[in-house]
Amino acid sequence: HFADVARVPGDPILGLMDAFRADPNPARLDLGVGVYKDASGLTPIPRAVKLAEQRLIETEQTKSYIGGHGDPAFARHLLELVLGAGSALLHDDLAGATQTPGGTGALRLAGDFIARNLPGRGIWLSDPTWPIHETLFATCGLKVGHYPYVGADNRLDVDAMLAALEQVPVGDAVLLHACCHNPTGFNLSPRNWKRVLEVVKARELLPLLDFAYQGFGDGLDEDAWAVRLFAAELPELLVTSSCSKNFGLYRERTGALIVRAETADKLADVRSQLALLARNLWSTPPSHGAAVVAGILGDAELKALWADEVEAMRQRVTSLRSGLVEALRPHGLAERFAHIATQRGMFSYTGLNPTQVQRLREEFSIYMVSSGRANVAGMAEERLAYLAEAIARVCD
Ligand code: PLP
Ligand code: TYF
Repeated sequence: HFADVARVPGDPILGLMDAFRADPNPARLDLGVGVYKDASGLTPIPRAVKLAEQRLIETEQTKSYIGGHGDPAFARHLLELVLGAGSALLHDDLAGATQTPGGTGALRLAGDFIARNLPGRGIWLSDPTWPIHETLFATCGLKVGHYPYVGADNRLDVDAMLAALEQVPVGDAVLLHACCHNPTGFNLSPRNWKRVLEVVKARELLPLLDFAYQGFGDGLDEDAWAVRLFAAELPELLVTSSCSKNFGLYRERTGALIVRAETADKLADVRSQLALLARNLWSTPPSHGAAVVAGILGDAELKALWADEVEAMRQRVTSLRSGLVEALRPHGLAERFAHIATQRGMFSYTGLNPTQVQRLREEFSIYMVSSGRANVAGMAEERLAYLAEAIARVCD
């Protein structure tokens, strides 16, 4: 009976959105949920998206179902965006994309695939990671383990990470953030990616690269560096790609699970299983967002406009990072928070503790995740002094 159903708490990150909206303080600042915001605090629809949508309204002929793998044009263009236009894998039919409802749908499909088709394999997540990773893979029935990523001193600890991966059972899956690690903003250097790759090869691990922020770190191609390295060097790989952030399509639920297999024939086998799993999850994927992405990436002018818009978002976040460190300098805190300028993507693990985060919220109406994660895109140039002052006060 429903009488036996207990109530569980909502998502703490999304809950911050409601708490912020309900805060009457005009000085309030939302550094919580990971959506990009412009200088006026709005999450804009990119102009390239608007133009592609207008074209779509004019030209779309039917709303009948699309296939289980989604729109083939979307898949083709997204594969080129992720793996590189000249990728030999595409030429040789060694990689394919299955359209999913957002990056989360891709993660769920990947988790179900591992649970169903690679029985006995656990999955290893960074500590910390995006909280949904924890619950999602457990829901798939996978055994979830953790490898260290950030030490108690709020520094990336690659040695500890590698030492842990060397202990992972042979053949297990390991989730790696392809760029712009959520929640920390700490990225692996190319040298350290190669060290991880060596362990992955030695223990025959199956990497699942979560690629939710392409374009927000160092650039669209630069951010794909690790994905392309792993895809070139390994016979088997899973990549979950999200169009939520870089196309601003959040609510349109647009993404894909990309599979790299050793032969074209094996790829077809795997894709048949993915279609079966997807059928039992969402049947066929939603069309609109993927059609917009295909319309943009398939048109040289729209693609150039979009790439400029992504670059503008990336540069805004990057300049807010160094701006905040400069704003902290008069408080004598520039060295202590120097990592904010070198982290990448939307998020920064500031190093602030839960008590300090709570004080920021109660005394200054500044909202961030209790782990000390701040969404840098939620800052604004003219608010950096206020934010720096508040941080200085709670660090006293
Ligand atoms: N993976 C990470 C690390 C994320 O931060 C997000 C963000 O929302 C996602 C996956 C999934 O994105 P979405 O399902 O909104 O495309
Ligand atoms: O980490 C974030 O803030 C983003 C957005 O249930 C998000 O990834 C957060 C929680 C959630 C869905 C998306």
